[in-house]
Amino acid sequence: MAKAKCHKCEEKCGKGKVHPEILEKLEIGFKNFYKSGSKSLLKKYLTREVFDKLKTKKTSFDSSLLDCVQSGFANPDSNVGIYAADPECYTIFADIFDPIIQDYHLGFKNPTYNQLRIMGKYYPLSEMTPDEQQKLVDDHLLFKEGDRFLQAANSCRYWPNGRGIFYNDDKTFLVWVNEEDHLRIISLQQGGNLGEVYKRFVTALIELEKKIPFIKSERLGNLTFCPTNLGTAIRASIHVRLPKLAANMTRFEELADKFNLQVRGTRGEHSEAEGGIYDVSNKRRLGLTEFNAIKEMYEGVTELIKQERAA
Ligand code: DAR
Repeated sequence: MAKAKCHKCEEKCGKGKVHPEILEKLEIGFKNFYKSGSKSLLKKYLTREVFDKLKTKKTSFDSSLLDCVQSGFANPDSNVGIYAADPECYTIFADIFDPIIQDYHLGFKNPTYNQLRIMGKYYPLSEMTPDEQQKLVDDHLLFKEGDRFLQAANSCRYWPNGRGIFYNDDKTFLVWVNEEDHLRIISLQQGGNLGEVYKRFVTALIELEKKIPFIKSERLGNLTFCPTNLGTAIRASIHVRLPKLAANMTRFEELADKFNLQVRGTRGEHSEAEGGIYDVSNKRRLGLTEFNAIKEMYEGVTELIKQERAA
């Protein structure tokens, strides 16, 4: 979780208080944001009342409301527009996070969540040549430096220090280190054997969790930088060619919404489809089990393929 620690707060305004400069930035940012045509969930739920209630709060990690909303203020075209600069943000700033969480995860309210061995090597980005990095990115294995949304959320500071990728010999299991989250654990392979992919994923998670405690909350499950990944934090995605459906994107998106699916370009978020290939995944991560999240993706994609064949 990245945040812009304001060292001045300790000197000028005492522990727990928001520095006047941050308050000023928040006010200016809020006024400009309020006039923007943003359609983000942040714009939908950050009313003046909520803003005034939260702007003077800080977490024990010294994160302010500004640390969470600065990306959404700087990028009015955000879909969500907010990140949790540290785990406490979900509690201290619950008045803005909760309605966004319930909206994105389609009505999640209940404090329930269900949670759930591999030879490889870790490759720090700082020790990779640009060509080595590009080859891994081209092979859909490695992340690129954060997009403008993550940049504006201070998520890419000191890049590439502390960033890297672990992958096993046959590149079917990856762990991204300090991309958007501290860890992004990925199981992948060619073909449609979801069971094999999921078994590898769970086997590795069990081993990882013996050594690394994952930060969780009773209400929100696994805590992540972006509220769209909370809960199971699981995104089951499949690359599928759907040129006929893509000929009518409005209808394509309507179908995706109907089955709680997220449709992205070939290279994931904010990318275009290449050769009619889309990355289709479950939209909901919170308020349902890992099994149901994957089932929701599987059933939705099955329906999309049926519609593509019938088109
Ligand atoms: N682009 C930001 C975040 C959306 C969710 N994607 C993440 N977390 N990678 C937005 O608010 O649109």
